[in-house]
Amino acid sequence: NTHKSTILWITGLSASGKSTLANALECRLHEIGIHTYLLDGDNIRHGLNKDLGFNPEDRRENIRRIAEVAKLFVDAGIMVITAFISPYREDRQMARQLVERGEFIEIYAKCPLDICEKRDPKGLYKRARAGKISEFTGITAPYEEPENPEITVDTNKNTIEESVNHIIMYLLKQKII
Ligand code: GGZ
Repeated sequence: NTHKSTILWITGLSASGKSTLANALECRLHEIGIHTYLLDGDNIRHGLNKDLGFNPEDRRENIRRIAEVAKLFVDAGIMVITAFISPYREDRQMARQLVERGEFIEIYAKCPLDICEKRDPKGLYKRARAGKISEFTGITAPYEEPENPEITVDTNKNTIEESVNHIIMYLLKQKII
């Protein structure tokens, strides 16, 4: 299968479904023979970026390094999927500007804060409300919604399968896959 390697940059709140979406999308791309690599908290925040925390400067550096790594994969011809909150517009813009026009596809995993807070799979919102985690996105730190994302998926109203279909349709339409 031929494809143009790009960065599929998923942004959204904690518990918005970024990782689930990223994994399902990766599966679908593999099924059609596209080689991908997924960058997420598990392989980045615990390794390359384990020296970084969650203040605005560290988040910026987190995003910068992720974008630089993603660019290397794109150079190697691999489709990259990233799943990070990436709450600052300016930081996402910086990531976008590292690669060529059309090589950065911003996907907004949109889900209302109150729903994310109800889901709270790791109990982090609860801990943030109790003051046990500082600078928690959506509670004590900002999330700047994308203004012009290439794709928005509503993870509250749609199933994962529907969201993945939506992304695949976009990629086909743009002749990326
Ligand atoms: C936000 C935090 C924080 C704070 C720990 N704020 O839901 P999770 O647990 O599994 O995903 C969140 C992850 C966010 O890391 P990112 O690298 O995606 O963030 S950013 O792009 O803003 O740099 C959450 C956990 O780390 N976590 N403390 N204070 N999320």
